Amino acid sequence: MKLSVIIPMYNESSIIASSVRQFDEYLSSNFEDYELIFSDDGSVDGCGDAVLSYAKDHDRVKLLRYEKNRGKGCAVRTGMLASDGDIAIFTDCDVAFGVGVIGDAVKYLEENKDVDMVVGSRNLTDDGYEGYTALRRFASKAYIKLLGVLGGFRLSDSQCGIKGFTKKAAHDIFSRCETDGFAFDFEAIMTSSALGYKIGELPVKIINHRQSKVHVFSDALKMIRDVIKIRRRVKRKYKTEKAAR
Ligand SMILES: Nc1nc2c(ncn2[C@@H]2O[C@H](COP(=O)(O)OP(=O)(O)OP(=O)(O)O)[C@@H](O)[C@H]2O)c(=O)[nH]1
Ligand SMILES: [Mg+2]
Repeated sequence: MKLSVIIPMYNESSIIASSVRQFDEYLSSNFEDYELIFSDDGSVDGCGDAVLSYAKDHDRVKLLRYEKNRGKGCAVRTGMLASDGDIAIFTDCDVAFGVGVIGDAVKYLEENKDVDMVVGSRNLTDDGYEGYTALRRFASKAYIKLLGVLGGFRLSDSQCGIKGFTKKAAHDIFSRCETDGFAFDFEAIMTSSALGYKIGELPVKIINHRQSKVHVFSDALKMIRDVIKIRRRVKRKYKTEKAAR
């Protein structure tokens, strides 16, 4: 089994050296065959070069980069489509959920052969949101509820920053996705369900906290606009695909 781990990255120079080492050391001591792909979303602070310098003597570490900042969705999609692991997992550069969840997600997919996509959830245990400010916790939970209603799915946390896929699901789903911004999780879930893939949930907890770069109100509004567009597009696409089958 080969594992691909994809890390979307935007201006992370303050933490990148420690993040690369944490991910790579965890992967090399737990997996025989893996690739660790950093997908540089147009960073301008030199974090890509830090990855390259580590990759010089660690050949499982790779860097993908493009010039213009397009958003987390674009970075994840680019990494997923370039990956060739039997299982592909993306997670955040700040190691927010720790490194052990990578192994948990792999184990989940290996033990549940009917599941093709596993999503982390902060809503399956009481301490999933530990350390969040009241506003961020409320906004996150309200947004997740709203997305569930709009998307018609029953996941307890569609927005969590760790998700894993079998190879086929990763390529089937992300080759159909177009959303560059933070609403890409919603599009991946809608597309996965439309293609008939079963989605599993894995309890996760935020271990590393840092100052949020997300603007609760302006980003939420942008995401809702994206979500409505995605809903229309996925439904239309799926209908034509079904008709063509
Ligand atoms: N903010 C931001 N992050 C990006 C972008 N492109 C890729 N990323 C990466 O996406 C991951 C998540 O970013 P965060 O800023 O922590 O956003 P979040 O985890 O959704 O929200 P928080 O609750 O504030 O942590 C990190 O690995 C970022 O480096 C981008 O355009 N903006
Ligand atoms: Mg974060």
